[in-house]
Amino acid sequence: MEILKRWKNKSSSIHATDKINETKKMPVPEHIAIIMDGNGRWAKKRSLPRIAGHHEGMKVVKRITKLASQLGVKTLTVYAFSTENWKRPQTEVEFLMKLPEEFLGTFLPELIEENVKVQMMGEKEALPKHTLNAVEKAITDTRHNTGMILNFALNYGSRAEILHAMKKVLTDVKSGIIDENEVNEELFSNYLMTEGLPDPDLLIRTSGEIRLSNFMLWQLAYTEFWFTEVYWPDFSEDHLLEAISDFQKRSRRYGGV
Ligand code: V0D
Repeated sequence: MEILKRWKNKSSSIHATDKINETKKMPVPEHIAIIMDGNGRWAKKRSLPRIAGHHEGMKVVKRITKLASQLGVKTLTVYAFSTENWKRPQTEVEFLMKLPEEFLGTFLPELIEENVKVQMMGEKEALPKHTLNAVEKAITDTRHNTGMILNFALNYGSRAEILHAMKKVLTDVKSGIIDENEVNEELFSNYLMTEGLPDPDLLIRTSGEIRLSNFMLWQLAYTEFWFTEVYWPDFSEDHLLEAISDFQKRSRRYGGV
């Protein structure tokens, strides 16, 4: 029985490696962004509290991070908390704000082992101290890592990001740091929270919603979109491989022919 179980595990992991190698034969998106939607609905379907869905969703982030890193993805951006999410019940927000600590408590050593570099974009000021401390420790402990960038969008909203960038550009023009005539798309990009990162090649949104919900409005201008009805806690390694495989079949023209 034990032998059979071990053989089965081994064969399934060989199978997984085959799939990964198959995917790597064609260009893998350098930057994947994910809107991880449907955690509450996943829980409701099972008569569980919404927080159970968020907790399950957190485990999926770990699995998808590992696979993306193995595939050679250079940046993985995940939308963990929007500026609109503060409107949710206080107990739910409090639970959500504990997830980074739980995630990193168990997973930070693995991230370090995998050479993953943790980053965050969003308004840090409004986050509870305990949340910010955990995230900042992860950022510090992984700052010299050279592998995949795992970028958490946390208390992030794209219109606010763009307005903030615009105001910073105005300040720098007024103070003479830059000239008005230098302001172009490339320069403006470097005033956004994604400074230094390439634009996403692939956006994934789960749970059947077909909209951007104030996520990376500037950066997604030429991105390929991939939507699925699957709730985020049910999103598996196979779903990511399917999204990438579909991406590889599309031809991107960036507005040309
Ligand atoms: C809940 C589904 C990981 C979406 C995923 C604070 C909603 C699970 C983190 C996380 C959340 C964030 C920063 C970090 C390490 C981990 C996370 C939140 C929600 C909101 F440095 N999952 N996760 N953060 N969910």
